[in-house]
Amino acid sequence: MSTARLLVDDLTPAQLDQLCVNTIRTLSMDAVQQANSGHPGTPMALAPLVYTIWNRVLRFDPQNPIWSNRDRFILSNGHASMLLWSVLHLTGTQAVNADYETVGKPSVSLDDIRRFRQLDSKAPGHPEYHWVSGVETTTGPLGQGVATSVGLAIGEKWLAHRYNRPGFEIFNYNIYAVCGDGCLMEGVASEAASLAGHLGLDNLCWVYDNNHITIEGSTRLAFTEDVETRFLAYGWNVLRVGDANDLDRIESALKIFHKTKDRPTFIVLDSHIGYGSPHKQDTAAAHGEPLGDEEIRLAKRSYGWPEQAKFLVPEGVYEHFAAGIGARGAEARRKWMQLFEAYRAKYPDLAGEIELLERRELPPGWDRNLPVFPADSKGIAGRDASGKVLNVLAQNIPWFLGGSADLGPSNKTTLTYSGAGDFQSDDRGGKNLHFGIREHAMATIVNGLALSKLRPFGATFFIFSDYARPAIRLASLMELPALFVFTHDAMGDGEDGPTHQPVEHLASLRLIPGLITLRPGDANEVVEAYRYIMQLRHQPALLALSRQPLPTLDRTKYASASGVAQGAYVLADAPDGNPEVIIIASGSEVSLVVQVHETLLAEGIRSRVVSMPSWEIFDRQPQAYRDSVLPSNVKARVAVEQASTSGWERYVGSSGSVIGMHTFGASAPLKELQRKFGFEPDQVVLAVKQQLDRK
Ligand SMILES: Cc1ncc(C[n+]2csc(CCOP(=O)(O)OP(=O)(O)O)c2C)c(N)n1
Ligand SMILES: [Mg+2]
Repeated sequence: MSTARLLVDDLTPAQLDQLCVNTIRTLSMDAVQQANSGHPGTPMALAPLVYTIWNRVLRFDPQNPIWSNRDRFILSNGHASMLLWSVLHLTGTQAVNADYETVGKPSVSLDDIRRFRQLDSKAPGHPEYHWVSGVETTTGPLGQGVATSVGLAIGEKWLAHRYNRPGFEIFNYNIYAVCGDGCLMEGVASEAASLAGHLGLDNLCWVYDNNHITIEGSTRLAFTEDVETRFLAYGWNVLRVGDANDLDRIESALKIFHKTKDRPTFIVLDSHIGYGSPHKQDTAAAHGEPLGDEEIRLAKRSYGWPEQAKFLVPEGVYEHFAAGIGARGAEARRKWMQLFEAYRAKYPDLAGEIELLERRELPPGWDRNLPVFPADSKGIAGRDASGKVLNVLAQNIPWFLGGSADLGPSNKTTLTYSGAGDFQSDDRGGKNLHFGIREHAMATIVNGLALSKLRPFGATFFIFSDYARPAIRLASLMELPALFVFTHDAMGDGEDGPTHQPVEHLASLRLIPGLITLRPGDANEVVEAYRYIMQLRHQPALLALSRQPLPTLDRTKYASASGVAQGAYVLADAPDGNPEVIIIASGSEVSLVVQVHETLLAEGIRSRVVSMPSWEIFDRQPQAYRDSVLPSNVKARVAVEQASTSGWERYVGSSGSVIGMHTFGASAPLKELQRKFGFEPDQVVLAVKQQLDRK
């Protein structure tokens, strides 16, 4: 059958379905061939799945891809991105701008697909949130998409619990994630699946492309476990569809998902990578390289497709999508808008909240009652100050929530005020999330919550940020306002020793573009750090907080902590504002250098102390401000930070000196570590004098 030559009116519904499926397949093959790069085999295999989900099931209005109650579709095997570009194109999904407005342009045009993987094309190599409308989360690093889907599912449950009212189901959307062998081999997916099972997230459905192929060949090489039994053990409902080309059976499985209560659904879909390619089907060769012109011709022949046609969208295909997802999505959104209008009339405050959070804005009074800490030489630990702030913010901002990877009592991140609650299967309104000891999944879930437009935080020891790093990087790439609260930020872990003492973490996290790192120097800086972070709408931030008490500086004597909003500020200055040496510090070293400053003043040395909690914030200040804090004529400079020294030369110059960590730490009481590693007043004074050549 040469379907493209048939008149649309002559096609049976099944033939029309097939025409659409084959359009996805051939667009994918042609795009990869044209780019001479990409992954054709999985789109060829999964076109029927993606077609069925999108055209028969998904509640998504292509006219408005950010409608808040839309179903979410995640392509966790992001290398198969042509699946997504094909359906976004064929459904006529509209582009949305940064102000959340549709702009009258398709999200992905046929021209974008022709320019797959080329600069500025809206069909890049992997799905990129923020770059292409209709992409719900960035995928490509295997495992991230499915793990993030758990955050989206938690987000939906939380939103539904808070905002739905009898007769007003404002939130009742589902989350579909498609993944392959790679995703399921990755630990993060297991962590997330375990938690999803525990939480009974019945709004979540993963479809596993069980094709037995990865890059190196058969999964027999490295992946022979019983995946189905594993998911049963996690508490998921496990279904199997034995033929990836059977649209009706796929649809039936999805219907079972809709009916399944109290547990997530896992559908094993047996498929053939490179389906239809006579020489490459079921081989790793179909995974990651163009099929070649001749093989494409043969595959097209097997689909009954015009062999020479390229980027062909036969007559009737756009219309069939318009009649399917287009009509269904538009109707669902229209009804929802009506419902929401009635809801707004009845529950104006709740409707107002939804509108605020959708725009990532904060409610009025979000920062009322933030603590102000009086001067205190004994002081308070960064983590304790943080705990107080978190408890205020969580009461002021209904949709601010989070938790720790089993370190709540140590991170001081537990929300303890009355009514805060624990998010569990029997309490969807709880604001304390218990991630268990799953740092990586925690960070992906935090991302998923931020994608749900909630304001989430996740916490652990700073050292274990390594376990979460891939997701932190994605938060930054996606421009999500996710917050990571890391405590035990330096040697303060003392006796726990080098396995628990971060050294290179600050430096390495500072390298992630767009990520804001903040290491506040005292309790009031902690408050100001939160004040800054909460106002971010499109950037993730992390806090590195001390375990041990830090003196609370006397802000009548020293500058206000509001300087945190500039990233670095002059905390204490030479009497005439004309310093001969500048000492820069962050976190626990700020009070140390303030002490040094007082000693130097008494000796007649004109020092300036700069507290620098955040390089990134400082770097974005106007040049004039930066020059006023670090005047270029003052070359004598010392930076003190209990972390790798890497990068500090940027602020101290090539002749400046940096007191930091050059080795791992050690297991000992903090005082001894401070002596051993040079974080004592005398050693800083010595460095200053060396800078001034006054030993
Ligand atoms: C974390 C991570 N590691 C490695 C890769 C490189 N990679 C891309 S696809 C792939 C194989 C994936 O196999 P599978 O998920 O079974 O996909 P299929 O070939 O069946 O589509 C690998 C190793 C990656 N994208 N992410
Ligand atoms: Mg595979």
